[in-house]
Amino acid sequence: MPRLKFKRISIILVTVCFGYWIILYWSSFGFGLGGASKRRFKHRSDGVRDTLLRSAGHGDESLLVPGEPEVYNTEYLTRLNKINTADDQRKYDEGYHLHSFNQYISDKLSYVRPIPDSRNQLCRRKSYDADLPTASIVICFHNEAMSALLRTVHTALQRTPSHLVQEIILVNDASEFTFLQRNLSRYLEKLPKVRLLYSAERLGLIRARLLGARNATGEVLIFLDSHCEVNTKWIEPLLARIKEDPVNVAVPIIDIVNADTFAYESSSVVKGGFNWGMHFKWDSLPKSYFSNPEAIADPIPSPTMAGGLFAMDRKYFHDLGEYDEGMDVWGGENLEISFRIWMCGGRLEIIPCSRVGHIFRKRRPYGSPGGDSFLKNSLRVALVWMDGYKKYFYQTRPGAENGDPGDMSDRLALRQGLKCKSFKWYLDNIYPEQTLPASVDPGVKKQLLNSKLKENNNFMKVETKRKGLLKHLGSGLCVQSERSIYDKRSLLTLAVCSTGDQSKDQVWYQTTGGDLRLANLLCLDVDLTFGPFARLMRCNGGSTQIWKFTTTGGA
Ligand code: LR7
Ligand code: MN
Repeated sequence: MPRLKFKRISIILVTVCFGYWIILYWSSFGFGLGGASKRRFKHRSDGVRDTLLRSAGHGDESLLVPGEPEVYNTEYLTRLNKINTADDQRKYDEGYHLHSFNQYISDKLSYVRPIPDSRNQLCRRKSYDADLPTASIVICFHNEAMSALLRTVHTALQRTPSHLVQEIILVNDASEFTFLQRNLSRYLEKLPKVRLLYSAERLGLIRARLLGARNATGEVLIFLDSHCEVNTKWIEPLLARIKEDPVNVAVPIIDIVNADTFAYESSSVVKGGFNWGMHFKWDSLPKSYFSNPEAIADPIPSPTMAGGLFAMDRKYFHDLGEYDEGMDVWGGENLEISFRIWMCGGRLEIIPCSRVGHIFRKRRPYGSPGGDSFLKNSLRVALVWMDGYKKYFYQTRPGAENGDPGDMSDRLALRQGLKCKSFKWYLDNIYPEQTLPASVDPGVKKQLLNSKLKENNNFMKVETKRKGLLKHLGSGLCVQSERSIYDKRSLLTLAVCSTGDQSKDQVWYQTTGGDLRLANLLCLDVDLTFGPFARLMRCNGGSTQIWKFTTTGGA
């Protein structure tokens, strides 16, 4: 079989936190702050040693044109992102490799940069009690970029009335970067109210949060990821809602800090849901919500939360069973606590007047010792909380029930002790829009999909010019789908080349239309909105799917 040899195929290998961005649509934000900020914010040349809380002195003067309004508009960010030297390029590549976001630009931006106030106008007119409960802000991190971590800390210190901050607790979850160990504690000494806890053993984010929470002394716990940027008056609406009733668990709207450009983008108002693969997803609100302008600043009950950013009365967090300590590294805890809050007498709400930015990245840059923690954690959620509905999870993730969930007796006892309602009650009352998956045999589903795709491809009337493997010259590995060959939006990965005709999973068909089809089904497509990265998509003949075969260098 002839092999297609492509001179350069750059494919960014990413695993996508799927639910996050496909359903989340957002509007791009104009960055004009008008005359709001007269203060001179300067960028730093080094994210580690320097802080932008000072008002003068910065690295590269050329980045600030005299007289330019000092806001971080797109143009400014583009200029900051410029790569001038080989050393810049090295830093840029290394940053992406370590963090899956643009650390290069993060290191150059101030910790407290002017960002647009993304709240609805109605929120700006609201006033809050001066006498609100105090908060312990808990931020766990594993191998975080120091500039992103410090941006989280500094914005929280700067944009929160100090009488409301009991402390900021950082939990270093066995980070491997020596510069983090060396520089961080020294840097933090000069910041008020910041405590640093360290675990030499990798706890995973769930047990790391437990460590933070158990050391906290404030009335309310607020969890943040280690790459956030809190916005104007973010804390008051959260604390006010908890003051009204301590069983209210309050979640801000999570704005988007673009992982590539670092533009701060306002998120639409949506609520949390989940699918039967136990992935969190965003659900749109009914039209009626938007038709009542007065209600736009009101709390929105949400069936689930994304997990990283929320406020909860500390005693209530404890009484409700904290987190499931049997859960490893990442995943599942957000649905677990969401189900538990609703089923055991609490309330989970999105608070539209509180906005916090979060860097959304396309893959997690760290490993998970001990295997697929998401699957194991989800299995624990299903077994403890989902009663008979767990069969839909097993149906969606075949084989999940055969995994070892570990000991769950404590969590089952907790559910009994708290006299929690059934999962059916939760679905009927809190998430009535949830649908059950059609029970289609997976084999039949594949066949159906296959014939539908073939139909679409025939409709486009292109012929195969040749077929073969896409082999990367350097590694000798072949390009295949990260998930299945039927999976739209699946990213590509490299794997050992299959020999002969034994696997169609690596066979690409080059057509007269200029596209490349894996197993003659889905097309190799470039996503420019979130990428650029390569993925599978339904063939559409568009420019994002046209590939050039070349054997000459530099073409
Ligand atoms: O072993 C680890 N130890 C840690 O301390 C792994 C991670 N962490 C830290 C990490 O440094 C970060 O601060 O835990 C935090 C969350 O990890 P991320 O940023 O890799 O997670 P995420 O943003 O991809 O994932 C979302 O879902 C997770 C499920 O376990 C957590 O609940 C995250 O907090 C959550 N993030 C958000 O909700 C932000 C909004 C994303 C959306 C939608
Ligand atoms: Mn995160």
